[in-house]
Amino acid sequence: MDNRKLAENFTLIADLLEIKGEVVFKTRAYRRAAETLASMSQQAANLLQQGENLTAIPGIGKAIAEKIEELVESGRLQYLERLQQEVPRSLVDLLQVPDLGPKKVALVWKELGITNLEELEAAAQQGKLRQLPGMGEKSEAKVLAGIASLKRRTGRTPLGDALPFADQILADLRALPGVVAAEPAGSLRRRKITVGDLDLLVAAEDSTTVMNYFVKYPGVERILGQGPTKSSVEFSNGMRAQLWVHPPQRFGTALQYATGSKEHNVRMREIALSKGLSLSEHALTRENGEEILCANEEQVYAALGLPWIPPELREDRGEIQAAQLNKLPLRLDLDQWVSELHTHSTWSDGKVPIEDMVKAAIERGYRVIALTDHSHSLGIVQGIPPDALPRQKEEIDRLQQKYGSQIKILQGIEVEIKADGSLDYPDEILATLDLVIASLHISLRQPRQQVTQRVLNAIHNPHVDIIGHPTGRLIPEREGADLDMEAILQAAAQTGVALEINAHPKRLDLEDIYARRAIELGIPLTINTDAHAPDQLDLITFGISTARRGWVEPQHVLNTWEPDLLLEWLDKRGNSNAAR
Ligand code: DGT
Ligand code: CA
Ligand code: ZN
Repeated sequence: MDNRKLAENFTLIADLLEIKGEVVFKTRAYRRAAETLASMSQQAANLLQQGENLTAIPGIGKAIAEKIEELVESGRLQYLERLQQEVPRSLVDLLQVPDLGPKKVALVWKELGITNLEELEAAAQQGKLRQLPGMGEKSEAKVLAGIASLKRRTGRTPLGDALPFADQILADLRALPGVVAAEPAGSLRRRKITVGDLDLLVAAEDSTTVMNYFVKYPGVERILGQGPTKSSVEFSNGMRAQLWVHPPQRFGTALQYATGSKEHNVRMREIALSKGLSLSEHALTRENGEEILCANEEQVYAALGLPWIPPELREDRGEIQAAQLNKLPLRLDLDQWVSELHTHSTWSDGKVPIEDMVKAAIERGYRVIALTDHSHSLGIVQGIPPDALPRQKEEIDRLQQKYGSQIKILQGIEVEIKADGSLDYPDEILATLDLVIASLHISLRQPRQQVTQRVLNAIHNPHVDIIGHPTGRLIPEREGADLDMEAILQAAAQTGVALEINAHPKRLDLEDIYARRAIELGIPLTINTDAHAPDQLDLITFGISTARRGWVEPQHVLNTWEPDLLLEWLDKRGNSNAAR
């Protein structure tokens, strides 16, 4: 059992004792033990194994040491089990409701027999709480509001919301005196599509200023914990964040640990052990106890004989083995970007005319942009009717003359894959366009076989160059279609159609695991923002990080190809005017 699990047990004991009404000094000892365990550089279990006496550790007395031993040896704790027979464990959940402390939890439990959140909510709705001593209509309403906010926050936060939020906090932390570095960690740094909580890391000699600033940061609703190395807060939008402060000379070790994933870290510790080293939350140490200070992550990996592994790969999906063989994927990066192939203008539901999109692409150094407005039938937006395409073509030709030396402008279409599996435009029309993206937006809830067949039809249409955002999901509100992804990937491999990783943070579709499968099968990928306004072109970085998570390399991605190569590829797909 690791320190974190041990600490959880002691926190649970403290919570249960408080609800039971136990004297304060007793609960305090358990909380102190939990904090000590959580911030120890060595595993208590290892210390025990080495025959160390845990009571030598400040914050761990005899009674606690015995309990740690019992937990490590048996995985159980009789004391806690007896306590849970007296005080139902589910009462601890009630402590999560803002403004509901242990005294009030004890009150609703003893007076009304409430043991969990559902019962509490029902009692509040029935007006039973207001009758209790010391409570009234107001506190009852507060409880209901608290439960509602709790429900909202149990969900994970989409990366697209979490990242800008965290970046602002980090920028403010960097501006504090004494702060040497401030970086994201956890799933945020690994760029998972949703994050549970924000993990932030600061390098500074003295943590006092930083912690005091953090817990009073605008929007903080509750302080969940404040200590010299770690503080946690909850924001009024329901997001939670924890901040670690470490001295600069250990920042690399701390950042590596806090970035995770847990599974990656387990592998790292195994390698450390095999080299006679021990790797913990704060420190990398030799057998003789001597510490190897790592100010940056490269040093941590180097100490284990590994090259630095990009955070997006740290999921224990073979990255450590690849690193050992020096076969990590080549890193995809924004500075390799040449083209944006999925954009909208006022010809459909975009916010600006084509020229503004073109200028925005030039500003970003792109040399190709494809305008891919929606086709006609898409009910929710005003698509381009086929008879308007020649007029759009005239406008593009005019702009091409104006900006010719700087960028190639492609006339594309995002053609709807209709519910019956046909494409919205006939082949003769698709053949006149430079680039065709086929996408699902409607009837996503069709049975697996039916909706898969629609995409397969599009893949087999020789005019289709790209399948846009394959599943059609929107994070968090809409689940994607129930596609037979392997069938789709096989068909794409066979026909050579490109699959899109849509970079919009609501989509990130294809997702990482399928992107990885796609490149295994030799399918070309394309990463596009689906921008409906100029500034949305900057969302491309979300697509890049998703692709990195899928082990995608630059040569797999159409957008990194030189314009000539891209135009040639489009031309070979049979329908392009682009090379002319
Ligand atoms: P999340 O917040 O659910 O999206 O996922 P993470 O990966 O951010 O995980 P979180 O917030 O529980 O912990 C942050 C980092 O701390 C995690 O990525 C690695 C490290 N960590 C947490 N728990 C453990 C653990 O039990 N063992 C090890 N080795 N590392 C851990
Ligand atoms: Ca986290
Ligand atoms: Zn689109």
